[in-house]
Amino acid sequence: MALIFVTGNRHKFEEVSEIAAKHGLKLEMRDLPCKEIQADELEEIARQSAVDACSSLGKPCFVEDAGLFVHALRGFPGPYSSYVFRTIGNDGLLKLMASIGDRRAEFRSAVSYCEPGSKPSVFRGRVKGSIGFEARGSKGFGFDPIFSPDKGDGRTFAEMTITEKNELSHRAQAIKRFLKYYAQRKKAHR
Ligand code: ITT
Repeated sequence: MALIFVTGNRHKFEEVSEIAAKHGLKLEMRDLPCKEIQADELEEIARQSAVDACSSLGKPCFVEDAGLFVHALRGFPGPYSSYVFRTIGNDGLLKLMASIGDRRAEFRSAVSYCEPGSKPSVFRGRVKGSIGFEARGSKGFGFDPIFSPDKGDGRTFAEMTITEKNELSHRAQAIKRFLKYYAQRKKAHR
């Protein structure tokens, strides 16, 4: 039986499905019209979204919430990444940072899993990297064209395949932690 991943973002779904498939788990994508709460912590947003999605579906499911945290901008856009991407986008963020020498940034991810009648669990991941001076690459989504992970070879996430991004990304780390927990939980309930 497939496990439900509640997201409206098909790129995320593809990234996560690739990892889940390696763990022998099939996912089903569900985009729910639930309103995402606005909060200063990704974990809090993910936890609340998982509870809301689970109660509206009446089934176990998980959500993932991510954001880009720029060091010189004191963590901006962080939990506001979706809004900032939709409004000023990569060009706007690059302009905002034009005179900033410190390009350090990180992506953070929070995965939250919830079962009816249980409290949600949260799993985190993060990847350190830097913001370029121009957008590069056409793969991926969101801020991928302006972010190069420190542990990579200088390419941006948008210049990598899904498999390559999954070796380094915030989301892959959080998902792997969740999948380990999920497999143990399934085993215990067998
Ligand atoms: P959901 O339906 O799953 O919530 P979303 O696209 O709204 O999908 P998030 O709220 O988790 O996703 O992410 C906020 C924004 O942060 C997202 O719109 C992207 O612009 C950016 N972002 C998140 N993860 C990213 C990644 O891996 N690469 C590039 N940008 C990312």
